Amino acid sequence: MTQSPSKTAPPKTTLNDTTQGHGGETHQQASGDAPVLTTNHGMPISDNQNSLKSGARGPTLLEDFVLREKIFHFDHERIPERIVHARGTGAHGVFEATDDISDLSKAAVFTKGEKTEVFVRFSTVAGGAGSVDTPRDVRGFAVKFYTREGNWDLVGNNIPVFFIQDAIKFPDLVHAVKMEADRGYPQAGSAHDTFWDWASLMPESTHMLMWAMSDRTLPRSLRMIEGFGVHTFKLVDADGGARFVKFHWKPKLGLQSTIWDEALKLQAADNDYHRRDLFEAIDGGDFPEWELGIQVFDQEFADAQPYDVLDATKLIPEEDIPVRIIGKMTLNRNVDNFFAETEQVAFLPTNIVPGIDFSNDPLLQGRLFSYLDTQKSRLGTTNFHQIPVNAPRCPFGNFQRDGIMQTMVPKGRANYEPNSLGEHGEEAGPRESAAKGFGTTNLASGPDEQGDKLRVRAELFADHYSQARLFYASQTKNEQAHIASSFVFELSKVADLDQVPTRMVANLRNVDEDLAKRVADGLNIELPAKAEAARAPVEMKPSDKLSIHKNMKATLEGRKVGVLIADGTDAGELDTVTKAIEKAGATVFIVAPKVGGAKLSNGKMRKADGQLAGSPSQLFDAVAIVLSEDGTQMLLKEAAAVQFAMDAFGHLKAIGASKAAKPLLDKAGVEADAGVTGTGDDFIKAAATRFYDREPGVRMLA
Ligand code: HDE
Repeated sequence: MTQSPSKTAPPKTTLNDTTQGHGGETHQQASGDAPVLTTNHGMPISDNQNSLKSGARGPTLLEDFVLREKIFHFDHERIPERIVHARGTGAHGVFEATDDISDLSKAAVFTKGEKTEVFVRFSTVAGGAGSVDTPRDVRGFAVKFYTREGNWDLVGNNIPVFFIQDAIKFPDLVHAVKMEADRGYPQAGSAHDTFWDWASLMPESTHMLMWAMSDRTLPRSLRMIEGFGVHTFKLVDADGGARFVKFHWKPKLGLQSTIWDEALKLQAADNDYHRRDLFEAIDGGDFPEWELGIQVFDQEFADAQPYDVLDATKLIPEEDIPVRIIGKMTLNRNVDNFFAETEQVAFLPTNIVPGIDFSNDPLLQGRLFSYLDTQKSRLGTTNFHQIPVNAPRCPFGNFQRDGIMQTMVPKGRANYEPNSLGEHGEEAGPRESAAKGFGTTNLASGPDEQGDKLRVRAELFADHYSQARLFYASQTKNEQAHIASSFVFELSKVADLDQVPTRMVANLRNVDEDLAKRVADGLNIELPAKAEAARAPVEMKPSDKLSIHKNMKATLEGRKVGVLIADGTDAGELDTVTKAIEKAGATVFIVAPKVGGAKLSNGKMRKADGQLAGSPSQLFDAVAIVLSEDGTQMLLKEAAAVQFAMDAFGHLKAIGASKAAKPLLDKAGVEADAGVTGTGDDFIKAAATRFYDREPGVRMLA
């Protein structure tokens, strides 16, 4: 059937003509109930489904500017992805200053009671934009505060230290960790030759490696990670007085990580596990929250430490400088459009406001020019600040003019300063505000702050192991076992077994002899001689705050419980357990062999949220298995059901099961322990935690 005007008898086409040639397709038309589509220049389109052809079966005509505009735009829809942190997810929110720190900083964003809109983007680092959410990787935690004095971007990570001390090493780090140059894999992880080759030759990365090999890089949810500004910054008061500061974000839901096997299986179960989790939480009104904390210290404190506060491979233990909470951030609105907002958001560590200043940290200093530069190649124009997600919410203006994609229309004759035409730049604030503008502060950051031009690092930067030791010593036994096992796993992926693991283990002997032995054992290599330390490590007191396990909250809030049902499930038991889960603050997710649901004992159908085959237990924080005897018998023949219980047990989760489900648990190898309960109150209590003590019985760790 002819679907467009025929060549022989072209019908007269008008915008109101809905009758011709659509052949029953659900066409977008330029009339009727559906809104009219137009070209990018506003011309109404009569047919968005058929290109203009020379005859029904003839070639497409060059004249079809509607088609050409549509395909032209499509061809250019992608922009270069970020060289690092390509995969991310973002949300809008608000920051409220909750404490008066006007004695420390004059920044408006910190005025007690002040509310400032924010945009946050979380990211993985190594993978491309289309990779997965749960590789072992650092998470970016970038916050743009739209303050009334301009945008402040706190572009941090979920780990308080970094791999390198000097920006000049960054391209090497990134080349080494991203997919290998010749083969284009692996896509999103550090478990490969080039990364460990580089890392084993870079002792200053040891502290960060301890964090990277810990469960910090396997977050359960972006809502359950800490954030850190990493570098030392400065706070500046109204008199120009400055103090050093480190920024911390503390999640309301506490810290929670998955374990490695679970993270691996999550990659198969749901590539988008973290972004879905964040989106759904916000969509459901369960707004994620973090407190903003600061560690403030002066030069005297800095001088007294065995590390250099300008060295981004070092942290300041919270026991030495407690974190003072000064505000709260709530993410309360999902983006309307992923590309326009999350992809186009451009963070700049140089977006700073009066009252905050940089330190001389050589890693931070390098970042100060890198980000501005990268946005030009990513977004294609120096006018990227005009994109809505990047534009300040306060008036802004100057005499910078023109450029690709200038969307503002500056008025006036003077586009230079000084001028005597009385023109001060469009929209700029009143002139007297200049005195309140950003001013660079001078605060000695140690001896040798300024002097001859030298390619060196300050003396204390040479201590590469003290804080790696501090980190390892601060972990629980289970966490230490996870770290040792991660090193074994990652190094097991290295083909050059002669050199690289040996070099790495030689470095680890400076951290902890037992750790080095466990890793060498796991790899079946001889314990190598200890690497020579550039500077002898010092003992530091362990810090509980560095452990995840010591900072988890026993809570079901913000968690998700999978409830497995089948035909015959007791309706009363199901009702009681699901109500109790919801009362405790978690979401219930019903899993059944068929997504249409299961027929309960009372004869009613209960719809499922997911089908068993596509809803494995790694998607949940805890599972309830509510089954009748018949239902159990049926599921004994379903590998996905057996796996559901087996993985929940192996991933150290609470399992609340009906008595009748016992044969399923037995088949799955689930053994009795404190985390294996009935479906009553004991399950609700158990579901709020994980059972790390179970682990030695289910997994051989290094
Ligand atoms: Fe970044 N980093 N970085 N970085 N970084 C980028 O900027 C860079 C560093 C961080 O969600 C890029 O817009 C250099 C430390 C986050 O959009 C790029 C150095 C920390 C994000 C860049 C560092 C970070 C980035 C890539 C060493 C933690 C994602 C795209 C001197 C404090 C922001 C872009 C977002 C992104 C450069 C080191 C955090 C290429 C040169 C340390 C969270 O400009």
